[in-house]
Amino acid sequence: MKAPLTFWFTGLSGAGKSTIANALSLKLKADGYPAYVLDGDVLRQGLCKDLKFSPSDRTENLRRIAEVAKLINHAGMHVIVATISPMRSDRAMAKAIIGTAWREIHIATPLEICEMRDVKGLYRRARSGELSEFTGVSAPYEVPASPDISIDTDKKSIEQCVTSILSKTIL
Ligand code: GGZ
Repeated sequence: MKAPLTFWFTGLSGAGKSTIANALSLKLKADGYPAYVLDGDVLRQGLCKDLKFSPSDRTENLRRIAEVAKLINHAGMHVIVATISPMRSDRAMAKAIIGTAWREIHIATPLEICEMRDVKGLYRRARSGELSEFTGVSAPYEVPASPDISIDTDKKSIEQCVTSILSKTIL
């Protein structure tokens, strides 16, 4: 395989980013390619603990994550970033940091489905006003204009999602 890549997943909360990111990581490892998942939800408990969900905090969150992804790529590993990264400008910033290793994967599960799943009850809390600036409810999500691949998780198994991503980005 060529130089290590950063697979930058973008999509709404509950779209399935973490699930597919972990499955992709396992597949890469099984094929003999080291990979590491940077999950927004996890990083917000440590590296990005000081940040909330204002536009400027999201920008700083994604800047830090992009810098870490770049370092891991330089160490020879693939990186899979799973963050909402809702704004085109922030994704462009991340792409500029990461360079040619960047691949953009839109996990395009529709809002209605994410909201129906509501695994963590966050949409319900956002609708009731308990959570502010919630992406898709009270904060914007800008659909990527030209991702390497856009995946609707509703129509594919996790395995099919992983195969599609690899076929559009590496093979
Ligand atoms: C969006 C929020 C919010 C608000 C808490 N808006 O699905 P989750 O729960 O487990 O993961 C989401 C995570 C989003 O962090 P990111 O670092 O990916 O966001 S961004 O790229 O926009 O910086 C969600 C939870 O945090 N969460 N409040 N208001 N998501």
